[in-house]
Parts: sequence; C-alpha cells; structure tokens
Amino acid sequence: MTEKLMITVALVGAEASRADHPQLPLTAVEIGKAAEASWRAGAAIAHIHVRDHLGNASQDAGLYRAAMDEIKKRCDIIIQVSTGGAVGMNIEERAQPLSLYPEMATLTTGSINFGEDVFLNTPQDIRMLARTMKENRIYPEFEIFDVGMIRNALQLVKEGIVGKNHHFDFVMGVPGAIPATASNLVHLVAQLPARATWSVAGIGRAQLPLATMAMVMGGHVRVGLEDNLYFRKGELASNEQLVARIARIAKELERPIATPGEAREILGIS
Ligand code: KMH
Ligand code: ZN
Repeated sequence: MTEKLMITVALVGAEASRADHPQLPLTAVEIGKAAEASWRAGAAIAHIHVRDHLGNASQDAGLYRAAMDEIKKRCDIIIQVSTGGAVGMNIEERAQPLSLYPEMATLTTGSINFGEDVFLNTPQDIRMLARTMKENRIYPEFEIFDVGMIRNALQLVKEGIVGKNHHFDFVMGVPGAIPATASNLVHLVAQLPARATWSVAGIGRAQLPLATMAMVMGGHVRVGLEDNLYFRKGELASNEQLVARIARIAKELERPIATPGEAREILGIS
C-alpha cells in the first residue's frame, strides 16, 4: 500500500523579500502563524529559515529558537531547520540552528551554481554538518539539487556518518541545477535504494506539476513560498493555500494525508 502523503511546507526561505511578496512571513510570530495555518491545511513538516529585524536571511540560533517556540506553542508540526542558509554564509554560521536540537534539518550533499551565485558545500563541510546532526540526534533530510548529490548522500550512509533513517528531497528547477522535468524526476527516483522515502520541491511554476507527479509515483511533496511565490500566473499565494491545493489533489487521488505523528512513523523519527 502506498504510504500516506507527507506534505512539507517551506515557509519563507532565504532569497525572497517583502518587495517580492508583501505577506512573506518574516518574524517569529508570522512564521509561527504560517506554520499553524499550513498544519491545519495538511502539512506535517515545516522547513524553516529565519530573518533578522531588517528582513535579511540569518542562521542565528536565537532567531531560530524564537521561531521554533512560536511554532511549538501552536501545533505539533515537525520542525526542520535549514543548514543551507543563504549563499555566501560560512559553514559555522549555517550550522548554528543544530545547537537547538530540532527534530529535523537539511543537508545538501554537493555544490551547484545558484542563479548567478554558487551554493558551496565542500565534502568537509558536508561531513561536519552530518556529524553534528548525528551527535545531536537530528533527523537528516538530504537536499538534492542535482543527481550527483545522491551518490554523495549514499556515501555518507555507507560510511555510517548518516544513519539509516534519512529522507531525500529533490529540489528541481534552480537555475544552475537539475531542470524540473518529468524525466529528470524519474531518473532521480531511480537512483534511490528501494526503501528510501523522497519528496519533490519544484521551483516556481514547476511546483504544482512535479508535486502532482510525486503523489502519483508514491513520493511526498514540498510546497511553500520558499520555492514558489505564486498560486497561479500573476496571483501571489500563501503557504496555507499551496498546502491546501495539494491536500485537495491528494483527496482526488485517494492518497490520505499524514499527520505529523504519522510522518514521524513513516520517517522513523524516534
Ligand atoms: N537558500 C539556499 C541557498 C536548505 O534550506 O537547506 C539553500 C537552501 C537549502 O535553502
Ligand atoms: Zn531552505
């Protein structure tokens, strides 16, 4: 039987600003409220970044703690912190939220061009983040921006630096990384061990078709304003709306939605 569908909401990211989207959740309270609304709409996991008082991307542990507290007092959604941060941040800066022992964190297993920038993840930096996550009993989600990153992720598992409980998320359509096509998604999934869990995060207008494809293929889905600001061409979205649309499609496909508790069971989060 196909697993229940885990919906991840990527609430804000590090790149967009209020100039791009006037309702982007930036403060701890806004992030808490957006997480609750998305949870009510069907999200089981919240992937979070935080911003400083000027709205700039930050990996400050105090800011993460404030956002996590606002989420935890509203709902039991699984909190997944970013270790990707923003391009140009050094690895110590990016690792800061791991000191808070979140349930989950991201781990990008390679470098890519990211628009006109470079999202740099050296083998040494990747191992450092992975070891810290293991020591702090934080569940890793591999952020796979291109196909070679799967090999690097599986190597970490083989070496025991990452345990057997982990999840893959395919981020597809970043300019400079793997294009968001159906055949590329099939190719990515074909690289995984049979029992691996995976989700897809399509960038921009690729979000909806790739999410729908993932649902049909037995994978899971990530949506949210980090990856896509629009509900449809010319119409800005909210996180809640993007999650609710996936929940509606899942219902039509007779794919039940996982609660956070059920997602913990699927993932093997103890
Ligand atoms: N902001 C991107 C450069 C993650 O959260 O782990 C990296 C990113 C990945 O968003
Ligand atoms: Zn992110």
